Amino acid sequence: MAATTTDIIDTAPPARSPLPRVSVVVPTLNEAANLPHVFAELPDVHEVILVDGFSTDGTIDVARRLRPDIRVVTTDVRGKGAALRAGFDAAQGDLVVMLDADGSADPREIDAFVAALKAGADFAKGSRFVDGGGSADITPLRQLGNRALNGIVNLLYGTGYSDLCYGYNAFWRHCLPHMNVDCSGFEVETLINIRIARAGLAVAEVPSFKRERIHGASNLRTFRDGLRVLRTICRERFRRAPCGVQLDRALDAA
Ligand SMILES: Nc1nc2c(ncn2[C@@H]2O[C@H](COP(=O)(O)OP(=O)(O)OP(=O)(O)O)[C@@H](O)[C@H]2O)c(=O)[nH]1
Ligand SMILES: [Mg+2]
Repeated sequence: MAATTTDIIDTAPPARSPLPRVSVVVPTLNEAANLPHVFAELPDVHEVILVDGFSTDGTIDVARRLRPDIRVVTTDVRGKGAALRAGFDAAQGDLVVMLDADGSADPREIDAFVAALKAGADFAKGSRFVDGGGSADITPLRQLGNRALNGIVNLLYGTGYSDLCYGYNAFWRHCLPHMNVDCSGFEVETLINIRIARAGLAVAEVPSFKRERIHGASNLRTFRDGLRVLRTICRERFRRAPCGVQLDRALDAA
């Protein structure tokens, strides 16, 4: 059967349940020492999905010991984007939360993200730069870069984002086909933010405080990853079908 227009436009938001099931997707690359802190602060959720690929410090074993109910997904592609994509594919909840495993994101803020989604947002976007948010670790260089990239996105896409490159976000699962994550690296948040905006979905910014990573070193390289973000911003501008995946999926299902 050929795909029809109706097939393609089947991503309308479903009725919102008063008690949505929350999936927390946690990408990890050598975060064994940080997981005890992260999991200790997690509220009660439907499922936690750990996405690991190349950890050599026993991250997966530690995660399973701390949370026997954890779902572990492994990837054979490096990068946070690839990890999030795999985690989103595995998520079964009504809501999906993206949570870093380095201890910098406070899991107790999940309640505020869920509240924003239940109040009507399709996508709840964490921000360090609105009232109530903040950062303990951003360097002046990164702040400048983030602000410049954020400004370019707001100009090109008519958005009102205040913190483009921030990894703490949550969304209803009907956002997934619009996001269609198909990048591998730290440009993933930018790609998601742009595609959500182009799909006309409702975004609410949620104040978030980013703490310092507890153990280990960041995998982000300011210039390399800043350039990847810039390339993504430009590439998305010339992408003709923001939600091409819907057509692919409709054809798969036909
Ligand atoms: N599975 C997987 N996870 C990754 C990879 N790279 C980073 N992560 C995870 O993604 C999250 C964010 O990575 P960080 O290295 O802290 O980078 P960041 O938070 O963007 O940058 P900072 O602000 O410097 O901390 C952490 O939980 C990492 O363990 C990867 O290649 N594969
Ligand atoms: Mg980090």
